[in-house]
Amino acid sequence: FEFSRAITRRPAASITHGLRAEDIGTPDLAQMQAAHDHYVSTLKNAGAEVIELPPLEDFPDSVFVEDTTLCLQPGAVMMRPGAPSRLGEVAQMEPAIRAVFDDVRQIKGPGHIEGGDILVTGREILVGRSDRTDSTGVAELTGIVADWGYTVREVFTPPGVLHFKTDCSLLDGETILSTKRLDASGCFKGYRVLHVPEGEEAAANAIRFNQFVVSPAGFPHTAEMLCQNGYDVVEINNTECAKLDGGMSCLSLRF
Ligand code: CIR
Repeated sequence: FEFSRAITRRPAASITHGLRAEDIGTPDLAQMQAAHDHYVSTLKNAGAEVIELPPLEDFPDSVFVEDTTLCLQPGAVMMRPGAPSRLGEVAQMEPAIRAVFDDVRQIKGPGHIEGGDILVTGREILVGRSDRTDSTGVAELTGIVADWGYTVREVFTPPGVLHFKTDCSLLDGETILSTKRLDASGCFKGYRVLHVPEGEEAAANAIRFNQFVVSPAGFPHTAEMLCQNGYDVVEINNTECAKLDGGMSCLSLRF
């Protein structure tokens, strides 16, 4: 959770066509941009250099950069999104990744895997199978990161939840913020787990970024619990990204 750099991409006007499980309204670009600016300035306040990429009109979901790449210390792995409309985002991200990583590997397929399903903890890499990530994709990632000394554990994402990390976040090397429904699967055995309070499940997607826990605004019980546990919480408006099932982790690559 200690990072010196991040990569973000500005939202495009085409964000109105972004993927969503359920239509709860069209995202407003100006509002999303304002929240995005706050997000980027927060990462900078945390001491990071933020590489800000330009909008990509051809890819409505391209603001959600996390799904394109897994950034680790020794190198980066380009993902293979399970959403067909998002496959092309990977090639658009690759030059920025090659500019900062010497060792860049690629999920070649036939499997699929998206960054939103990957949680890197202090001791292992957890990957949740989901509608976007399959066992073949997980197996290919396992082989790649084994070269770098990482172990991968395949777990599952609750039904109806987009990504594994929609329902959990890393708070520090061994503490996870999770919904009760995800923790009930037993995947966090051996970790310290804090549950998001009932009714605030959407607050489970946060990021620990250096001294801050960057959380979606509007979940007071979660914010209070995090503060009581000694975390320094920065709340960012997530109403527009939430219309597209996106949250705090999706908006950046961190390394
Ligand atoms: C999608 O359905 O792919 C986007 N609308 C949301 C992606 C959110 N990404 C993430 O949780 N890592």
